[in-house]
Amino acid sequence: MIFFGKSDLEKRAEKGDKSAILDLVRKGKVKKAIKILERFREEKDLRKVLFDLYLKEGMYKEAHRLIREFGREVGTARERGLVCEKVGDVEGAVEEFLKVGDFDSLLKAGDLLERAGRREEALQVFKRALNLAPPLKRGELEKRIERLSEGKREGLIERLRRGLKKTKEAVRIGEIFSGRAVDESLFEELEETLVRADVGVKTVLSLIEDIKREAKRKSVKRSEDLKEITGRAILDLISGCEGDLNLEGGRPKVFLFLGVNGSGKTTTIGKLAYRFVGEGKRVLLVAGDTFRAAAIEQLEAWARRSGSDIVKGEEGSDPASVVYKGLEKALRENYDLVLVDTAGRLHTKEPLINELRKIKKVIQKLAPDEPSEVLLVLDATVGQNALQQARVFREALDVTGLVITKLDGTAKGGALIPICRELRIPVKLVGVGEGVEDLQPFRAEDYVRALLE
Ligand SMILES: Nc1nc2c(ncn2[C@@H]2O[C@H](COP(=O)(O)OP(=O)(O)OP(=O)(O)O)[C@@H](O)[C@H]2O)c(=O)[nH]1
Ligand SMILES: [Mg+2]
Repeated sequence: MIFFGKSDLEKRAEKGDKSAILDLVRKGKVKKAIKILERFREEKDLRKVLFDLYLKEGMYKEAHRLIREFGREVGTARERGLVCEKVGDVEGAVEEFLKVGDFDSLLKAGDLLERAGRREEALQVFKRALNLAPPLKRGELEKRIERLSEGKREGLIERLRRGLKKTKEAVRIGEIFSGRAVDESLFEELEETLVRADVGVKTVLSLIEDIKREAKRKSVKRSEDLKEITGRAILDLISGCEGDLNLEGGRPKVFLFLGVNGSGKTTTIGKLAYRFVGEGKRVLLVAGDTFRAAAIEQLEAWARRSGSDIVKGEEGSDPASVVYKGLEKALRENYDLVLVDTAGRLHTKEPLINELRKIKKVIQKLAPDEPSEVLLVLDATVGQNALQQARVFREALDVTGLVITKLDGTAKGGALIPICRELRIPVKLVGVGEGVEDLQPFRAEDYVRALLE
């Protein structure tokens, strides 16, 4: 009689006996082995056998699925990077190669980014690679960086204009100035348009008054000339609000970020880190928002993306102690910049403000001259609410600068004007999109030009 039952080897393999499974593989029963191993993939040891097998067999899709399921608990970063690359998961591949961080891996990450059309990020990675480049490869990489940089310099105005495009679509301030007489109806329309652009009634009224006076003085007849007068009047209001980040003096510089939920703190920190790392600075991010695990993860993703380091604590842990840990590390390891993220919930005003004060105190304990900047992040799309928020925060802490985000948002880039006029706090950065490059210094002239386009 022929015995068709399972061999002893298979039976042992079925029970998850590693050496039996390996024997199966050796005997060419790969499919069988994989089937068994999939059942045992929760076990680290067997998962490794499975992952290696997938790699050996070129079954990258399956390997990728394991990575998606178990993250860094499968394979090495280099292996994970290769798998992600094979299946076209650019994001994953770049992330893993950046983790490996040696010259070849950075080069690979840069390649992938460039091919994906993410030139600015590619450039950043290539610059990091250059620091590690062996002498013979330096020249070639330098040329590549140069080539990539050439196409890159989109002017600030273009960028802001692109950012404000949606604003323009919603509220076309510029359009009302074409080919018509300067009369009361034009002033009325201008007034209404400015209000709709979130400039704020009080500010609009005083602006219109200025514009009328100036138009009369110059006996302006053409609406095109009124546009210039309007631009100048707005510029007069806001040019005093330009300000640059304080980077003078000792190291590390500490920037503390404040703002309500969703205003754009974490994103701004990410963009800024990216810029500073690109300038060759060593940047440490501190996850002072311990309110939600997702907040910590979001900052971690930005750390990876920007090539900066991060100090974090457990979800729910004391933010001030995380900040303390971060500052210690920054001092010990000579970082140039420390960017501190904080939680944004404000419905319980008192505790949040106290927490922020405590964080500031902790910073000052370790670095008496810091923070160099206390930056309040405001979402331009919430209009007059941003003003309210600003007052609350300013009451509690010395805010040294504003970051106005989402000037590209659905509404109305005009919100910056009353904020600037009423608060008299310098605007140090503006956000014009969600991408890493969509952050720029505030230049009043560029802003007005883009607004009135
Ligand atoms: N369009 C646009 N979106 C932005 C800009 N800045 C931030 N965002 C988006 O706004 C959302 C909230 O940004 P976060 O950085 O998470 O805000 P946060 O202040 O850290 O929020 P909490 O952590 O909840 O306090 C995200 O979806 C960002 O991508 C900007 O300048 N333009
Ligand atoms: Mg955040």
